Amino acid sequence: MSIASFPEGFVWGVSTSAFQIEGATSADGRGPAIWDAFSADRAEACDHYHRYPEDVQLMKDLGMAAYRFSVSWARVFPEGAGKANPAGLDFYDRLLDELLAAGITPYATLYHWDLPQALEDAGGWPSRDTARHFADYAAAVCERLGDRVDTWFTLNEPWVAAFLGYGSGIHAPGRKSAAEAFKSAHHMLLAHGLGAQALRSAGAAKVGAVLNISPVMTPAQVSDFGRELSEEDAEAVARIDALVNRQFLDPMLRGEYPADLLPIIERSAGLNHIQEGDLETIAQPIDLLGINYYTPSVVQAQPSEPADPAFPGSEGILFCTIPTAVTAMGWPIVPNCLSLLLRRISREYPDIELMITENGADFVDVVTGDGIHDMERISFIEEHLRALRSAIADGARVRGYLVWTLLDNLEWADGYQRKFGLVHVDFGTQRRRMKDSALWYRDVIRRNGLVETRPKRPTLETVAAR
Ligand code: GBH
Repeated sequence: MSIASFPEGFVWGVSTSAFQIEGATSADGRGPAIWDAFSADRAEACDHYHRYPEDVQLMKDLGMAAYRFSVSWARVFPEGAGKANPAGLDFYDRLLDELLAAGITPYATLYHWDLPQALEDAGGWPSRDTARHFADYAAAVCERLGDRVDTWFTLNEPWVAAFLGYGSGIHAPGRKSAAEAFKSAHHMLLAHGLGAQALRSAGAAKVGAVLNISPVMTPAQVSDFGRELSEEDAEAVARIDALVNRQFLDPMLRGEYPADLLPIIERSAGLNHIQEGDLETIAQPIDLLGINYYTPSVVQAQPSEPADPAFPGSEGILFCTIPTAVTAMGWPIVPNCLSLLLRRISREYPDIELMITENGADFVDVVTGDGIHDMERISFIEEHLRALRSAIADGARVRGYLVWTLLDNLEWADGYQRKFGLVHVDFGTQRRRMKDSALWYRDVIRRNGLVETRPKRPTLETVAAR
């Protein structure tokens, strides 16, 4: 059997987030968070808060080397700031001990969208104070847990938190204002910078951030990326790329906002919220950039199109559907875009080490008495791993790959209907059952690679040896 292997020491694992799995939203002094009330479904989720030993055992059985989880800010600071709640930190203390005993390396994310309600009531992310409170929170967590966590990610996908939370309002806290979305994005960037400084002072070994990077292209480029674009389409692609990708990459990694984005920010929000010195703070050197990749953004110029509220400044741009296979969410499956984006990041931001911190898909799984059959998820992950491998072969510095996600969970605005897990969860009984994809992924990890499907064409030597 021939194996398409990954580099030695390549890190395999899974990612989760606190609000989506923990439940226990009022246990041990946790304060309310913006998603508690916003989520229509009950927030018991996977009751991971009580069942973490079983979940760690599952990961151990699957051979995971790494586990990325997020810390719930409202467990640590029930009021968002002020007095810490030691009982909240105790949970992560127990979780880390369990992980280390199982030989699994923890990667901690400090903010995966669950802002303490008290901070939202005080102004939320449009308020600059939230960034300062984040730094205090980061320091408190690292002081307590830093002896067992090596790699700290400040924020997960600030684009989603800012533009779906404060722009389109489909995420908590559900505000709908372009100005607030841009201000939130800037304050999240500032929180990242201040948080990175606080983590360093508290002794963090490695610091990073996680961005959702989406390659932007026209429908015709999906099958032929090299294709020439009209001036109008090229401008449409660049504008969406500035909003989704470069708005975060450039401040963090180059200490500047993209020149083509500043006028867009200014029109919606003015520029007063961007203060002297902010960009130096935001551009703290970091050790690792986490990339979450799901699907490309496919757009074209269309003069009559109004702006999409999640993309303020996108007037004249149409978001297109394309005739590819899609996940149950309707997201186009385009594995090549993963290599494309990794080549691009490696070219344009050559100094940073990368990790795929999320990649995965929701499908309608076939649940039977003898197992949970999810061929489509296996194909999805396998194709993306092939794309990843080819980018690594071309020199992309990708250190690891984490599947989104371990468990079927609370998928934000979509509730419990969306299934992204390698492990099926029965939300009536909380019973966990491994899907076929979990067992398949275990074998990938064991082999540190994929089984070559295409038989190798015989070479002169092998023909002569017959
Ligand atoms: C991640 O977000 C989250 O980090 C994770 O918590 C979540 O459970 C997981 O993905 C699955 O959703 O919205 O139709 O325009 C990913 C968010 C997904 C936002 C793709 C942009 C583009 C398609 N991104 N989405 S669409």
